[in-house]
Amino acid sequence: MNIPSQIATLLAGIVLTLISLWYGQNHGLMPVAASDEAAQVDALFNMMMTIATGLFLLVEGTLIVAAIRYRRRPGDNSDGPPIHGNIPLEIVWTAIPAVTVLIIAVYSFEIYNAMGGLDPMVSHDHHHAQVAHADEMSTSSANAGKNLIALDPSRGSIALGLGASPEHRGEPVPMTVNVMGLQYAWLFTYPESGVTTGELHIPVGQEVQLNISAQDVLHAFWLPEFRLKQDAIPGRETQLRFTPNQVGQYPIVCAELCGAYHGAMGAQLFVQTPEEFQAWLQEQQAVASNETSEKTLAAANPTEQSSDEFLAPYTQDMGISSKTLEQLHSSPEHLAQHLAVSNQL
Ligand SMILES: [Cu+2]
Repeated sequence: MNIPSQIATLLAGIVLTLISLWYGQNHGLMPVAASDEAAQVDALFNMMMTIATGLFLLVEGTLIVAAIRYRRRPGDNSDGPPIHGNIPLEIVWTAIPAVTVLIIAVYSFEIYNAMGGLDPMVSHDHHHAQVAHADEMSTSSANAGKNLIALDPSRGSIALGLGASPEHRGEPVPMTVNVMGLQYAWLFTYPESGVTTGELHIPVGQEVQLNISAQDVLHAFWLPEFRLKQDAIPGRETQLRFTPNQVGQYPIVCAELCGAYHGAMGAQLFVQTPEEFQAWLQEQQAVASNETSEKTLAAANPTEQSSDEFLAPYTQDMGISSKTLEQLHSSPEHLAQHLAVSNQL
């Protein structure tokens, strides 16, 4: 059978396109999508996966076909033809990636905007107490906080992260949870009820806003199932506003190398029905009024070591003095009260 080469190329192109389109939707690389925002991120990822698959098959397929078809035959010791270039071909293979990158750039910016990335958010007042506190610390990253204070001594600064999506813009700020990253735990404070915990609980189907900060060094608050990740920066508040849409338990991961115990810095996110969430919150309030420390300490301390055993290697290496821990103790967030570390050092 002898198929003309144009038709063979056309057929190969159709097959390649179909495989790319199928694989772009069926790669199975993503975990469960548990937020309204996740579908948008996945749509972008799937599109890039489709393009990448097509390019991979095109380039590798051409390479294999050429290697087989134009291989040296036995007894053929002649030179190949002297080809110096092909201007039209070079224009085509420059233009295709340029257009592709441009399309991805416009599309990803569109999704960033739809997720609330362009909402100008002003960070809240409670943040300045933390800035002042970070300023007193002797780590080098806290010095970055010092510079920010110099730039913006009294007014609220624009918070980084994801704010209201265009359709939610102008609506009141939804339920807020303050998230604090510190070596090596996440702490969650519910400002309305005064509850501080080591697990994040939020009600399903309701928009939530996280105000994220860092006690000591850079951390990154990552929710893989929600397709959200945001830096936690000492002295600078960041935000994430999103809507969970599936009840369940999800991992919270620190995605910024933050020290020796970075790999163990995680927490759990529980998305609950509104009734379950309210019951949990009331339970926490009751617990907080009885015993203050044990529960959060256990959540913040992933090994079963005592606090001073756990902290000893870091307090020296990281240049954290016992004076710093005293300051933690007196912070407005009552953090150390929950961690109960400074008493033992
Ligand atoms: Cu971290």
